[in-house]
Amino acid sequence: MTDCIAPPSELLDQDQIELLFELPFSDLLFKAQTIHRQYFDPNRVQISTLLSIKTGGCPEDCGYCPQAARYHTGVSSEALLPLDGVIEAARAAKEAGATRFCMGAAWRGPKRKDLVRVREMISAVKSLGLETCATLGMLKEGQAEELRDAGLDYYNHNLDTSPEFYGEIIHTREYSDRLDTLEKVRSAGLHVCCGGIVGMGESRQARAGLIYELSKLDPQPESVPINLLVQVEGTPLFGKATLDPLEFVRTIAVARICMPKSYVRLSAGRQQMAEAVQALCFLAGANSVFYGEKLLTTVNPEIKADQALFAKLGIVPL
Ligand code: SAM
Ligand code: DTB
Ligand code: SF4
Repeated sequence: MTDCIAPPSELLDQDQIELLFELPFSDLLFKAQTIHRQYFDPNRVQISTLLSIKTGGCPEDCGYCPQAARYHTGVSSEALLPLDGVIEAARAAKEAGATRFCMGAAWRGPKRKDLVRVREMISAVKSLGLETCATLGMLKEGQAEELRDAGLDYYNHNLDTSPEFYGEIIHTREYSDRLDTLEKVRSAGLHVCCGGIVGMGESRQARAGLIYELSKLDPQPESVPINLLVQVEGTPLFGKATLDPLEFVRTIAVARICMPKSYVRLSAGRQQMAEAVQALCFLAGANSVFYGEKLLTTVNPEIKADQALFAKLGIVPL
């Protein structure tokens, strides 16, 4: 495991983060790129592949999510995948060049019997020589340690948005529940993957608020996924005005500046994003992506398309 990431000595407050968003675009990108180059090779990008190990039927009410049972999105509830299917997918991901394999489950949190099977999956994926990541919802006492002992490297649990906007999107769990799970993950010694979603109709202030909350986590998350809302028909957020792509690039740049040593992942939403916008995101300091045709239930760019984009930009996978 790598060293923990202490917050930078000059941690910015919410007002200062809002001011970053106000900078002229070129000034903001220059600042982000300058910081990015202090800690990372600007032409190298980490790639992770996702697999939904348990799809749909989720009891939670996250307004963006196609997997919530209460919304009619066409995603049906499936059982936990069998171990051999997971191993096969992980092997294919490794073959395609991914270095991390992330297993997602549409749960409020894992039950005891679920965890036994997920632990087997983690150990099997780890033994293929991949880094392992899981996103299973809220964790109870001791579960983070169980996952760690099975070979888990990263746990993904997002704050999603600012504390002020959060209540507009999710009602079945509190912001403090999320912080509590993050604390359990951190104290078990796991790497933290924690980010959020933009394009949900939030204000710029809410985007700054999300980044402020993420940057205050001590240590800062090793990995920060910034998702652009993938609008799915049937979810409450379907039909929201889409976010200006340049505002998305600004969000990436501000995340990079506030969390200089974290991997900032250009996450969901790339399928809907022009290549030039993705290129600007890399320039703004994004240095990780999800790789493979599918995210959890929605479409991601084809591997061939990503390879072609990386070649055009001179990007080399880590
Ligand atoms: N059920 C677990 C949980 O919520 O913690 C893990 C899986 S959940 C799908 C992981 C993350 O995916 C969410 O926190 C959210 O940030 C992101 N996500 C879900 N649906 C999305 C969408 N339609 N567009 C963008 N990101 C989305
Ligand atoms: C994260 O922040 N984004 C990923 C991963 N962590 C689990 C999930 C994106 C899901 C997009 C909608 C879907 O495919 O269902
Ligand atoms: Fe369930 Fe996770 Fe989707 Fe929320 S984001 S509805 S917890 S699968």
